[in-house]
Order: sequence, then C-alpha cells, then structure tokens
Amino acid sequence: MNVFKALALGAGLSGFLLSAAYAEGLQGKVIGFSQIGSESGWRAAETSVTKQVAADLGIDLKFADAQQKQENQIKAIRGFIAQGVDAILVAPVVATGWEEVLTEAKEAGIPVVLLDRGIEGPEDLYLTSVASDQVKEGSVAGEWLVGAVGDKQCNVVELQGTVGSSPAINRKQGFEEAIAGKANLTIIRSQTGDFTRSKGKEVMEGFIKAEDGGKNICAVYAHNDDMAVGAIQAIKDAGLKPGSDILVVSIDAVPDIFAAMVAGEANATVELTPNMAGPAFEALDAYLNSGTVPPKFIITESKLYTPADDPQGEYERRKGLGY
Ligand code: GZL
Repeated sequence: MNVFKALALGAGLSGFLLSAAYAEGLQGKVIGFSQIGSESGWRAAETSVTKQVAADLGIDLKFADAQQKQENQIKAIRGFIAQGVDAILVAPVVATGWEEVLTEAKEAGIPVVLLDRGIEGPEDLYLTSVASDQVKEGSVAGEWLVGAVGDKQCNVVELQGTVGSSPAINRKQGFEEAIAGKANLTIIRSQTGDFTRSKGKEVMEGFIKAEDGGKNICAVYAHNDDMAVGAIQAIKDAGLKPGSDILVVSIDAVPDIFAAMVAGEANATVELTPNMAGPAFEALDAYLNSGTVPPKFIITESKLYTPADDPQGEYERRKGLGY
C-alpha cells in the first residue's frame, strides 16, 4: 500500500492528511534531499515518508544522510548542485551557516526547500520552508503543564534539542512564554539531550542525581519524545514513577510516547507530522511547472495528545509509518 493510502487510512490524524491536490508534475524530476540523520524516531519517519511520497510521484530522489553534521549537509548540497538536480530539500541541522552554500544553489538556479527546521539569513535563499510553528509547540506543552499543576509548586527540568537548531530555540521560547508569570512553575535545570533517547536518559540521570534523587523534580519537559522516552527510563531506574511522581511532557507524537501513555508513564505530547515532503513537493510542482511562487512559510499543524485521546489507537495508527 502506498503512503498516500496508509496516511489517508489514518484519516483524522491531524497533520498526517496529505493534501489531495497533488499534481503528478514531478514525474522524472531529480531532487536531492540533505537529511540531518536518524537521531530520533520522528526523523526516521520523516525520511521514510519522504522516500515513499517521492516514489509515489515518480521522483528520482537522491538521499544524503549527514549523521547530524552540518559539514556533511553542505558537502551533499554541493554534490546536488554539481549533479544539476532540479530541486534540493534540506532539513538544516542548525539555524546558522547556510548563506554560502544556498547562494551557490541560487546562482545555479536550483530551488531549495527547507524541511522541518528553519535557518537565519536572507529568505530569498530558499523557495519555501515547510515546518511546524515550533514556538507554538513549546507553548502548547507549557500550557498543558500549567493546567496540570494548578497552583502546586512545580520544579521543571528541561531536555533541550540540538544546540543551535531552530526547534530547540523556538520550543524553549514557547514553553517559557506559556509558564511566564506562574510563580509556582520554575525551570530549575535545562540541558541539551541532542534529540536522542540515550542522551535524554543520561542528562535526566544527572538531573535526578542533582535534585535529591528526583524528589525535587515535578515535571520534565523534553523538546522531543525520544528524549522523553530516555528520561522515563531514568526516572524508573531511580525508583520513581514517570507520569505521576514526575510528569512527562514532550513533542513529536511518535508511537512510543503513546505506548508510554498507555502504561501511565507519559502525560502529554504535541504532534509533529512526519509528512513535510508532501507540501514541499506540491509547492515544487507548481513552481517548476507553472512558475507559481509558494508562500515563504508552509506551517504544519500542532495538536496536543494526552492519555484521554485513545493512546492505544494513536499508537496503532502511527506504527508502520517508519518511526
Ligand atoms: C522538529 C524536528 C526535530 C524533531 C526531533 O521540527 O526538526 O528533529 O522534533 C528531530 O525528533 O530530531
């Protein structure tokens, strides 16, 4: 079954619904994709969905995995330029350092589309950016915690994403805005877990050790579910109950966070669709074939899920999408 049908079967999954207005105008086009790596379940799903959508559209996708290194992405983009591809997709690992190579793409007349993360610098270096509103994701997570704790004193520890990445910067900002003015809610420790489970677990172990065996921690806010899943293991290893002794709120809505909700070990996640490629290909099709310039920013949905939202069903609906 192709990904359109798989995703359509998930009807009602916010953000997963593919735009039905796909033209098949990219048949035979050669498109380079500079992907960050496979640091999280969400990233793996984004790669899998992108490859499937490209195959369904008859695109010759040239895929390059950068193992989370910007220099590898820059090298891959230069390779795509040398090949003379028709377009380039980039998921930029960090927000700075792109002007030189994207100027080279622009001078070669190759349109660039950013996926799931943004960059600093002139907006004319890319055709469009398909991403979530990452500040909103942080705010939705923060607002959930505000509602969950009421007036209770709550010391929060924060697992940040990759240093210098747009989601880490924006999700931190959004969460802080949501809890601003709540004297009972304080971020007592904050450190990067680089969006990975292993680092999230390691950093959470340090937080627990430093905070009276975790007794001084009321909640963990993780910039993605993979770090949250790592933190859940650290909390259990410390003899505490994730989801009750320490609340767990994160972002991505990957299957394993729903499995944790079913087990009573996670409390909230904000969905990020892995299908950034659908809107990207749609914009490229209109641009390459009709000269239609897309909006500079194509924003995907951000929806809150809690254990009240059929976590078992959400787990089933997402399994098999390549997480
Ligand atoms: C956010 C995306 C983040 C995911 C992580 O748009 O860039 O990168 O939230 C992934 O899971 O590592």
